[in-house]
Amino acid sequence: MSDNDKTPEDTISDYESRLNDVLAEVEDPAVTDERASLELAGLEINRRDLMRTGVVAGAGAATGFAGSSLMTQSGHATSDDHFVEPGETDTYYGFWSGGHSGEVRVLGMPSMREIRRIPVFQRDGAVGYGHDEKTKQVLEEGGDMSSRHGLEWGDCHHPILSESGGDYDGKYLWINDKGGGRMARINLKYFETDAITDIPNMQACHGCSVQSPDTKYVYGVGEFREPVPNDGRNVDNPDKYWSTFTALNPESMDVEWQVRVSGNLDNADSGKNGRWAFATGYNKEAAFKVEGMTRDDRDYVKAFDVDAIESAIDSGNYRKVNGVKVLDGRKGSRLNSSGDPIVHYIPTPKSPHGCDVTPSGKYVTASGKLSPTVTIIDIEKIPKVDDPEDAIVGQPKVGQGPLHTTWDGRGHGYTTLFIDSKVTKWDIEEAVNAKKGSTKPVKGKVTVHYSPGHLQAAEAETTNPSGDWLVSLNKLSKDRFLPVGPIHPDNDQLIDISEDGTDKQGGMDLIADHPVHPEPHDCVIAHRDKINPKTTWEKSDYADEKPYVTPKDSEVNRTGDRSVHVKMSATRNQYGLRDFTVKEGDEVTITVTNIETTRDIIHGLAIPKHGINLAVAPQDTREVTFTADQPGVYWLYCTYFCSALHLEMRSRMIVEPRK
Ligand code: K7E
Ligand code: CUA
Repeated sequence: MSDNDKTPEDTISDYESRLNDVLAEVEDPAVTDERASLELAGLEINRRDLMRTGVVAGAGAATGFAGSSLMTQSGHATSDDHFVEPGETDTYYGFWSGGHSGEVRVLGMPSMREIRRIPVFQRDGAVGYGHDEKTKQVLEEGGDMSSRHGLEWGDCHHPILSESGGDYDGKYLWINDKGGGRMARINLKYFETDAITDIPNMQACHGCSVQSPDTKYVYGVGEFREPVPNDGRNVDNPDKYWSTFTALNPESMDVEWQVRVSGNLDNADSGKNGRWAFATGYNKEAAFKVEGMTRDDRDYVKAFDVDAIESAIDSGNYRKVNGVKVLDGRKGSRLNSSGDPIVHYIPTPKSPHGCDVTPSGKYVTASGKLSPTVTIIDIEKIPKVDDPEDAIVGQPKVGQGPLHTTWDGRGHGYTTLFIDSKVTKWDIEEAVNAKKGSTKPVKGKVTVHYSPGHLQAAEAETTNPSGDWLVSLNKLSKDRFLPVGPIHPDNDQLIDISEDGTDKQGGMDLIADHPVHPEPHDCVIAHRDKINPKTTWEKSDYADEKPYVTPKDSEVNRTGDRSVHVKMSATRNQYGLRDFTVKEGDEVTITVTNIETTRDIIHGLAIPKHGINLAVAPQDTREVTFTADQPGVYWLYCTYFCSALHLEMRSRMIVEPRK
């Protein structure tokens, strides 16, 4: 029975047993008596990989650069290639989603050094996010999970960069929250989250993309179907369950419109000319019980015709649901039965997952997940063909468990194989010309460790990918690192793709392992020239909202019977007020400005007994309001080690008993 003839159930049970095999191979990562040299340690792991894949052992040259990777499998590129000398900086910014940690991480590439973490959906004491009034408000307006559900987290999967002219413009980065059905924006001027939108009519905002080439919209797709209204009445009626495709305004972060679809939505990408957006999905059956979701042999890639959607909105063919204009884009709906359907449903095998448009904008691909193929759809054909399936122009067989695909700009796709634990490289045009199911377009495979989800190549979302570095984001690290208890890190592996070799790996070389805190899904990699953050704040950015407090302006103002405004500057190594007095029960607002002009001199302001922990960067002002409910003396102190007299940087708040 060929892979293509298997029922979804066969495919799943086959995959489960193969995954069990992979897991069963785990060796306890104990230190052996024979203390292997670095080179030998490299060889050992290398041999194990080769045995697993059934390749005759024959290791390449060992390199053994301490502190980075072990060695490469084919022996030409070395770990030195990603080593960035002390004092040097990286070529690329990598923005990593932090999964259910609710944050975004910034890495330098190719060194893979983590440079910053940007909290998004959760408070973070390190940078005072969610502690000052402004960032508290960002969390609250985004439907703060702590107030709604007693939870404080998000599930970040897909970081996407704003584009101008089809290229990253360094303005914003968006990140989804699969957990809460939200979309957040990070302002790349300051690398800080500045907006979160809680999207109506959606549970689990999963795939996202920006509308290329000029970021007219930011798209978020609803993965879990939910009854609308979700009031507990229609739990067994599949017609009441919705999944929506959402377009947000990139500046206001308001929802512009939604399209309701049949089945559900999974991952998303946009065409390159502004007309199309795409999403995969895995529940064409529209089942609301999990076991029904893989019954059918095919699902759909949904192609959203943005021009047709905008004219349907303009003609008023929408319904307002929970404040949002919603179009009915279900199969066979009125808007889909005209000459210009708003959504085209293109049948693809078995629960496709990754959805990726080629750099040229000619094709959109769906990675098969339960099918060993990648389906290639010719975008221009979509509105022209009578049978939607005729838009499918290629279906190379790439290996087991294809999840996501990325590009090198030289005409190759690279697809992760979750089950095979490999990255496979294939030729796009050869795949279009070959018979469906052909393995000929595959140029090589490299083993990764283990079970990769996404992969991303440098600049791969632009029309001109760099084609030098690729990262495979592997879900399991198993035995690759020192054991740290039962929760293992993920393993992001750096792969050199700059050469098109004719070896088994198609020229790909595994360069480095990089352990990561749970649990990134995807990343986006931009050249350093395109990201230009400020290294201090600009006063003009908050001139209308907050004061700028100098040492001279530092003072306490009583603003009401029960309210006080404390204004103070912060500079090495003192606050503008050494002490101040308020009354028991006062609502106290503290406004603090860091008047330093030098980069990297941050001051903190913590009042632990009042749950306060601000971080104020040079030229920035932050504000916090709290109630001084207990008489006493409370020390304010600086949390950033800012100077030789940092420890002395304190102020005393005296709360007098109210008589
Ligand atoms: Cu494949 Cu959420 Cu992009 Cu994870 S998704 S891997
Ligand atoms: Cu200011 Cu430490």
